[in-house]
Amino acid sequence: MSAYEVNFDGLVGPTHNYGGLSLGNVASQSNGQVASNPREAAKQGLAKMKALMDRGFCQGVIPPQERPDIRALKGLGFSGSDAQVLDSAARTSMPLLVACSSASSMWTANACTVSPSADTRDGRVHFTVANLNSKFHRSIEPPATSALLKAMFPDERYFAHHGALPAVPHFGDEGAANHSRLHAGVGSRGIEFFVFGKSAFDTRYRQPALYPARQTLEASRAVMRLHGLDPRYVVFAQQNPDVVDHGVFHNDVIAVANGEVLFFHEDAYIAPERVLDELAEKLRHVGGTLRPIMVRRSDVCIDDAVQSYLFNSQLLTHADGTMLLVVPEECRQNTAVWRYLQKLAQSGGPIRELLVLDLKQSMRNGGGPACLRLRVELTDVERQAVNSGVLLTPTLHERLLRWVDTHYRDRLVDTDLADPSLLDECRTALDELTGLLGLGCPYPFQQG
Ligand code: SUG
Repeated sequence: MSAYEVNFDGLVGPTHNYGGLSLGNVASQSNGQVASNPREAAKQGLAKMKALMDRGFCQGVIPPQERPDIRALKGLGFSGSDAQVLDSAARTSMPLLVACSSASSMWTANACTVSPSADTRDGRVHFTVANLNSKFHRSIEPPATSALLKAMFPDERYFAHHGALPAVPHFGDEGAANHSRLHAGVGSRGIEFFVFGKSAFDTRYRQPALYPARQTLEASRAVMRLHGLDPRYVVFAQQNPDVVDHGVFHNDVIAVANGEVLFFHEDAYIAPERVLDELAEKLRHVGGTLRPIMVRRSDVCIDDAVQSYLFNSQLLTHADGTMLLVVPEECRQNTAVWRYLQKLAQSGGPIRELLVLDLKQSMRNGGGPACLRLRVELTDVERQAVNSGVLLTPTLHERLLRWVDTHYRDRLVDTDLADPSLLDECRTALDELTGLLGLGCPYPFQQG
């Protein structure tokens, strides 16, 4: 049975803005209050999707959520008509309005954790929605994410959906951003690699001193159990707390895996030798040979890795087995990173090609190529069961571009978020999008 990876990219929502909301995410913190350009952001995302579709990769799209989130604001005690809710939030609690307006669901690597059917006990693809409870503005995403995933992957014979873990710090879960997979071939059993920042209960794990570690060991273990994974094919590793303190708030800011390759920084993990040994040993049991590509700090220091988002790249396999690394423009602008990448592509290793993309709008919030996509490995049969409207085609791409041009503003600052017409624009846009994607999911994707 053939299988392939589909990348589902988050479509940037009409309220994309810079709220400075994410402590520990250097880009988000340093760009708070800068004016954003939602139209350009959405187009940059669509250009990435098209670039990969044009290269023959299977590409999907996940719609944005409705923002400002009036339901969340009402839950916090703002009342009256939508316009009154927006007005009183803006007058008395601007940070809450900003948080409830974030277009953060665009970073679909944080939507959920996915285990392909080759790895799970019941032979279904399993999804666990991430609770994202480390940040308020992200913690309001799960109900709509859950509704969307069910609408996209509706057939229970092939897809199993789990709700978000308890939304308390003990089970902080950031989804696929801290989960990757190594395997000897698409469609075969893989090694699921869970990376956590801290343990809620076990004090032996050192924690970062400055910034929060978002993912707990307990959350990762719960996802393993929910998905029916065999622990013999699972590896857990702790992020190095020192790099979390330098802005590595997710594992996908410091590593990316694809096939047998793990591309990572030497400072990414506590006890990296043990992690590599365990990955290699377990991968051997499923017929694979680990091919680690470890970047030395003498080649790229952590600050350059964080600033350029070198590791928040997408690593994809071409039909001939060679790999393509999709990196943000910031990598080309960083001398050390670009020098390293040139060497890497010419080294005769698996990564032969670089694709550089301009994702500046998302990057200013700490969202690179990998953040913007959710990887879902599907067999042919499972792929047939996906709601086909969310799979990108040249026609859909054209339509989405026109849709963005029709509905998106090209400038947004925080005071615009209180404008009731922005909410109307967002609702009208999502209403139309529901039709464009044929989701049949009741507007506005807000029920759990
Ligand atoms: O959760 N930024 C996101 C970026 C998520 C990146 N995802 C992955 N690495 N997979 C976050 O910190 C910033 C929003 C603001 O400041 O307006 C924000 O939420």
